Amino acid sequence: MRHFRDVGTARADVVIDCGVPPAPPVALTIAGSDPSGGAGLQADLKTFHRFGAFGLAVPTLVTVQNTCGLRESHSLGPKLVLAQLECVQEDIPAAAAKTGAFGEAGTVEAVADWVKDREIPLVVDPVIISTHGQRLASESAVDAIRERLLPVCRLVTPNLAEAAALSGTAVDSLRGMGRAAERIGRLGAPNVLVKGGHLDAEPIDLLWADGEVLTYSAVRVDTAGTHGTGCTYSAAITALLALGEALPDAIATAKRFVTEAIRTAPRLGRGNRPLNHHARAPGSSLKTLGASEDGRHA
Ligand code: PXL
Repeated sequence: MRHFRDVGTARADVVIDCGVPPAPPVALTIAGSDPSGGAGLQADLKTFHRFGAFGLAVPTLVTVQNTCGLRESHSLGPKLVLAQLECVQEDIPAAAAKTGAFGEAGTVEAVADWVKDREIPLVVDPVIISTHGQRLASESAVDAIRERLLPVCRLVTPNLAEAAALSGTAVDSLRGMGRAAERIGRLGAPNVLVKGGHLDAEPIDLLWADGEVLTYSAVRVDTAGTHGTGCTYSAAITALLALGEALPDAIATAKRFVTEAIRTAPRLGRGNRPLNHHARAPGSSLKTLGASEDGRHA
């Protein structure tokens, strides 16, 4: 019999009593998988974790992609998505949830039906086109988002192209964003955040909150790393809702976090790089663990 050398520090006669462990706020993402880690449910989980929420993740579709391109996308279908949702929720209820890429209309409808009778605030990131230009929602899935999901969500977060698709109007200015937001709001979403990251001018976001309009401005960061920005932004809002923040404040903090995550994006991959999910939202009480002051790893 060989001798093993124990290099641990535990004493066999000591049993640690954990007492009653704290229950963290729980956030759920229902989204596509991006194996390169920058977007989709992977970005969502990292962001939930960064804000101190425990993350649950139900995949809707699986992509084959890296920072240079998306090669394949395979939908899991409504039955499998619903089975996962029911299974996880009966055990660990979420305080807030978000959706990302859906792929097909049936999955949108299943999620809309599932969320309809629940109290969970739902943030809808209406993903239509991937970073690399491929469709992640069929035409009928976009119709289903408009008709079935908007009426049951707390917030929808379209970029300019998504706002145009949902509202049926061209959106290329702050005024156009306001018009589109109002139209999307009249379709049933109580809060509409149109993101101006693709505007030619400064990247202002516009929140239409049941008729009230707020804007969120930020500086533009000159970078090649923007993959997963929408996922990260909506995930940060969802985590903050799970933590009990009011929506307008949650958006402001999430916007600062995303700007900082873009500014400190890591040098990873040869294409459109991911954000820094270790970033610290300026002005928030979040501490950066294992990273230097600006959120970069030493
Ligand atoms: O950023 C939108 C998005 C969402 N979900 C998945 C993606 C992307 C962008 O490429 O791949 C899975």
